[in-house]
Amino acid sequence: MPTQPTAGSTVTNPVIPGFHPDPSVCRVGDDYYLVCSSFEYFPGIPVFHSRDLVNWTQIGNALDRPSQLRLPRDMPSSAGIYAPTLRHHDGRFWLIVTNVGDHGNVLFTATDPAGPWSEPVRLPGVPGIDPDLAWDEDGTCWCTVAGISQVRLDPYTGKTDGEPERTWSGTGGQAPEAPHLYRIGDYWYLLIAEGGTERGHCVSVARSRTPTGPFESCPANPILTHRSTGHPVQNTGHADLVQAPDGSWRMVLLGVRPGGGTPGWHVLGRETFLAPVEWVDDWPVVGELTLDLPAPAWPLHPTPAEPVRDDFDQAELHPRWISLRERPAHLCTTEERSGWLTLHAAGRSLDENDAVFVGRRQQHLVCRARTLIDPAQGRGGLAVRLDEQHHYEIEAGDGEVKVFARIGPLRTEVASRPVAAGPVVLGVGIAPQPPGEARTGPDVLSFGVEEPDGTFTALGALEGRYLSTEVAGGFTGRVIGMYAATGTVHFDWFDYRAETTP
Ligand code: 6LW
Repeated sequence: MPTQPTAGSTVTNPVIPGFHPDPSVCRVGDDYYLVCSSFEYFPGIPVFHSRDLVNWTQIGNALDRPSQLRLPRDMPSSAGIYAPTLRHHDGRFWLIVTNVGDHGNVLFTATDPAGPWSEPVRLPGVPGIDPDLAWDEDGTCWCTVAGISQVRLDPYTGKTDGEPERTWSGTGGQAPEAPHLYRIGDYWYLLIAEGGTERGHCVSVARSRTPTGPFESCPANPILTHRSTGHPVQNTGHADLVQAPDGSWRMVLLGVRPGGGTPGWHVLGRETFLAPVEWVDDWPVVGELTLDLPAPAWPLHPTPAEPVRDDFDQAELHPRWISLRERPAHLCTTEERSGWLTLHAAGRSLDENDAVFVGRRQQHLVCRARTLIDPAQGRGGLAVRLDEQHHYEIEAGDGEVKVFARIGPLRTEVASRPVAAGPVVLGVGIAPQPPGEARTGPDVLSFGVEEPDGTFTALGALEGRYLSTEVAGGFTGRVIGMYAATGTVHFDWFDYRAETTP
């Protein structure tokens, strides 16, 4: 049921928490759709729907077939799917994206953004990353990429016309990227990110009377940055603009929430935030980006709370579940043992970039996960993963449970305990590290087992800073899930719930 916000009420930012970077948004009538980058994970490009820009529901993953998404094993983590742009034009949805490590830029179309999406149209004439699509009045499609350069594109065939030409490269910050070109009123606006996707990140804009320039830089650039501030949301950039049906404007963008002492570690990856936008003298002015935003003027459409438990009683996994590079049915299936998720290790381990892993993004700074595993024919468990060199896990098999930590080149067994044969509930609780000295980390991860009476016995507590982007590098965030280490393991259910600070 839609609800009318009352005066002074607020909504929570980030609007899509957890590893959901590089948001691109479009509106069709009363419906908004939004996509994000997905890097080495399969299926790729989560697609979200909203009626109010505040409450978002994942309705699918655009790239859910191997013919659409190839993520080769020799491709490093944090390569793969970068920075999609989603647009609606000519009665259909268009999605353009870079697959770093495979064929570069590719384009997909769909009539329903929940899918199915088309096979990829390759774009050999479009170089670089962060492709954008915009159509001018005579129907010409302009594709703009990081750098910033632009080329005419036939989106139906993927053919380009001429060589890409430089348009505007920002105000001098490093890595001018994330371009989006829009016709708004009498101008064409080129919105970009600069300064790199770390603490210096910012959003700048330029305008022109034509889509090809020359572009005039906004005197107020950057129009959004949190660099050199103590703001709890940092690295703000990579934005996209959208107009609401009432004529007002909003920006979606990425930001991070670093925790702990200096230099601050963010563990959930880059998240999707919302900010208000007004127009002054034909320039966009971004309002304050806060963790509690003033509620918009329109009715809110709260989405039902996500169920805590996934019972794996459907043949298809929910779109929130992601795997590494591929998810072949012979290694991951709900059909082998009814009501259970079965994983076959096939000689792959969590230290490799194609581990047999099914996980979901950690979306809350304080949360807990549990899973019931039957390790009768192998070993496997519950892992919190940043990448193949940065993960913690609790593993069951051979009558014991072990906690492991992998940090860079080092791997160590942290704790172990015998358990009775048969299924066992493994768990992790994640909570902020109590404040202390300056170098206190952002959080602590406690791994343990649930006893038959329902109590939780912690076996090992590990500092969270080593599973942060500041330590591991890259563009992703934590993913929590199930894996097979050897042989075959079965999972009856998986619980994930946000918790409040203890
Ligand atoms: C993306 C670039 C960026 O291609 O990070 O923050 C890169 N912006 O625009 C990967 O997400």
